[in-house]
Amino acid sequence: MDIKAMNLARAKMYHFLSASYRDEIPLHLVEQMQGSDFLDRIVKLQEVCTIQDFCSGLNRMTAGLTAGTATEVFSELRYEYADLFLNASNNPAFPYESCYATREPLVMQEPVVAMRAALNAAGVHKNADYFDLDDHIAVELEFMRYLAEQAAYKDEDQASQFTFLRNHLMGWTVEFCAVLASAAKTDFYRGLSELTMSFLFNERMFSFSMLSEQATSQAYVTILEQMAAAIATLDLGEEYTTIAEGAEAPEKLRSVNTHCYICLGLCGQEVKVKDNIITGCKGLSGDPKGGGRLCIKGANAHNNTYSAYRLKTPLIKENGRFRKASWDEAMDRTVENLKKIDPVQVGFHQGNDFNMWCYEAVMAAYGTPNKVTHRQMCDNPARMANEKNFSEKRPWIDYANSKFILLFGINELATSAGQRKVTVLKQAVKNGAKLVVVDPRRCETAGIATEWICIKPGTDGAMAMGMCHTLVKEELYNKEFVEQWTYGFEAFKKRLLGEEDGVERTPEWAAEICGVSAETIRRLAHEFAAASPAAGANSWTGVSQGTNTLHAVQALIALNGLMGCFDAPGGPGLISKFKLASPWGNDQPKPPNNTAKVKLDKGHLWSGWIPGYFEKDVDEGKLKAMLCYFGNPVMSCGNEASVKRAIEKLEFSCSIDCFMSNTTELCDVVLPDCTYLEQSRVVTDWMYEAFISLGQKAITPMYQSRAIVSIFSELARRLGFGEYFPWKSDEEYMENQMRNQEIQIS
Ligand SMILES: Nc1nc2c(c(=O)[nH]1)N[C@H]1C(S)=C(S)[C@@H](COP(=O)(O)OP(=O)(O)OC[C@H]3O[C@@H](n4cnc5c(=O)[nH]c(N)nc54)[C@H](O)[C@@H]3O)O[C@H]1N2
Ligand SMILES: Nc1nc2c(c(=O)[nH]1)N[C@H]1C(S)=C(S)[C@@H](COP(=O)(O)OP(=O)(O)OC[C@H]3O[C@@H](n4cnc5c(=O)[nH]c(N)nc54)[C@H](O)[C@@H]3O)O[C@H]1N2
Ligand code: SF4
Ligand SMILES: [Mo]
Repeated sequence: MDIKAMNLARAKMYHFLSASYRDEIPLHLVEQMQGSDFLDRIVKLQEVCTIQDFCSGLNRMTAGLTAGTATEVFSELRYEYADLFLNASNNPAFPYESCYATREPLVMQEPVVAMRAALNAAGVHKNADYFDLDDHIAVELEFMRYLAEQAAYKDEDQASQFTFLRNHLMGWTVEFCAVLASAAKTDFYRGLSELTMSFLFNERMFSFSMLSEQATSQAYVTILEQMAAAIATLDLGEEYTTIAEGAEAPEKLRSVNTHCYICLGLCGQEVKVKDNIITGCKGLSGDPKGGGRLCIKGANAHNNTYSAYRLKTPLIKENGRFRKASWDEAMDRTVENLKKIDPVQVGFHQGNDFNMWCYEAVMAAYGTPNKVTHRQMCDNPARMANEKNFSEKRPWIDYANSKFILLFGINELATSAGQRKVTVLKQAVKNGAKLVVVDPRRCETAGIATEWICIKPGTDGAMAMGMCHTLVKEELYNKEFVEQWTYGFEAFKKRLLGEEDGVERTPEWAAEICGVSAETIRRLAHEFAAASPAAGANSWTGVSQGTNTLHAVQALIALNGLMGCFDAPGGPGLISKFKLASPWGNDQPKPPNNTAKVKLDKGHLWSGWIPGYFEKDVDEGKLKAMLCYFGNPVMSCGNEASVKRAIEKLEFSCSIDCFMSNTTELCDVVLPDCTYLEQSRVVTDWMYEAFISLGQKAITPMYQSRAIVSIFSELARRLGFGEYFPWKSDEEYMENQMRNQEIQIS
């Protein structure tokens, strides 16, 4: 073969490999590869092939291809493709150079920048229609095809292909192929990995021989000749391209101001983006929630977006295994089931997210009354206690001005919602404020505390009652405040003094229960009183997630009421939130609320779907389907085995997530949401002040993921309520939501 023919044959081989990796192997390609035109040539090749690993790879691939009818092989390969490359299983083979360059499961790293530069220099770019990334093995292989073809026609282009081969493909593919070989279960993919490895090894030898102007191995020439003839029988047309003609200059570095959306502290975040790649996240200076800082999670938020484990396309489960599905098919499957099942028998599990208006409206129009949020597993008792106590949801202590900070079961340093709070807390302690951390564990916050109180789990209510007893019995409480601003004091006093049930809640009584000495309880009450009103007691999930916790939180929050600390400098603030307008403009019709007035279960306090009754509700036929968004009930609801069984017994389940979670893996349909950096929202909340926070999309959605508003608007359309979800973009509904505010988005 002359050099031109050699380059063209190599190009064919690259094209074949690229086509094998770029996506699922389509049915018609399986049919063609099963055809005698192709297989006869492969058999002939094997008769003359002397490169052993090449032959054995090819043998194994062919064995896989002929293991059943075209349809059988096709569907087996679809499952395998989803497992290997779409993270449908927990043993994927990441097909990206970035993962091997960083030795982390991270995509969109330096190799992508280098790939774009290389493509650009050669006058091509990654095909925008190809859903995967620039440093995907299929793109790199196809770029080699392109370079080899160029070299076939122009002598001066010889060197560039070898430079690319050495700088990119050579470096990581050996390792990738080894991972693929061990992760793959089908002969096809195992053979493909072996074949790729052998081919690239021979390419390396070929590049050496070309560069040193030595003769090419005859064995390799023979193989290429035969392989090219076999590949020519396949119809590898336009649809296999991963690159397109035309250079694309990189976009300039830009900054996007947004908020972090990981623990929902909403710290202001400045995201640096170059050429639609996030290069880093830092705190947004002047921001009231983060105070210009981010915690380690916020500073690495883009690593979540760029995790190689992300869901990329919709998935549908068939015969117990996932396969790739189009959005249309996955949406149809979901809506078909939602229409078939009575909305009263459908549960909607909603996790930690603020964009409630969009899916709540869709679910209300659809008519399911069974909503469960993460709240029941989070701090619901605390919120309900606060709602009952003072119709506010969550007070935060003004640490900066506080002299005495009493925290029950909040580990601010590790979990804090908002970095400004952590900074201010640390500074307050340095400035002499007393920080008392009540926690059975010497948690991070206890580490900086003036005093750590090691309490028995689940007994905070007793300790708080013991402290309240001291304040009332010794008449240390703020009578004026209690009279003017509180209700129920006389009843509370009776309870404390044992006039109601004969049990006086003395520090001694409390000590027996909580393991903190009566002396300490009394002393802490005195210190709290002395510092008041620049003092505050607060709690979070450490107290909420147990039994009798509503009353425990009421008791410890009462310390603030007794001493008049609420809204005082240094005390817990009761700040009202701003109210956003409806996302429906005045001339846009609002969706109907078809929620049936039926309750699955009746709890004493909670009226919605009760996670603890999930399996029981399924067994009793009350729940037949679940739609889960941004939640992982298998992990978060407790009693993992029961929740798993419940989901498995459902007729239909769908999860909208960014990752394959313990819940998602059990579902029938999986829809890939974007991460927060790929979609926009406005949120109202409060920390030390009320605020409205704008979360701006930093990059366009990756792979085939979609923003949540578009997912639910599409579900609504298919359910027959499309006219009520008319927005063309995230910005349009956000502008509606902001129409009553002084500040505007644009
Ligand atoms: N074992 C255990 N259980 C707990 C807790 C615990 O500490 N341990 N904590 C309790 C508390 S405080 C809470 S609030 C609840 C939380 O419980 P859930 O609301 O169920 O939340 P997570 O378990 O955090 O699961 C969140 C899911 O959302 C996915 N996700 C992340 N980002 C996105 C996104 O942008 N879009 C979408 N669609 N999905 C996304 C994640 O992959 C994950 O699968 O759990 C409670 N239960
Ligand atoms: N890193 C990280 N940060 C997060 C989250 C996350 O998943 N990871 N999730 C976010 C969410 S949803 C929430 S709700 C918050 C939760 O924030 P926190 O409430 O601060 O979270 P935890 O660490 O679950 O619980 C706090 C402390 O309670 C202690 N504790 C356990 N039992 C008891 C008890 O009976 N009494 C007392 N007094 N203490 C007890 C634990 O030892 C722990 O140190 O964190 C948010 N921030
Ligand atoms: S505290 Fe929460 S909101 Fe702030 S940077 Fe950390 S994870 Fe993000
Ligand atoms: Mo939570």
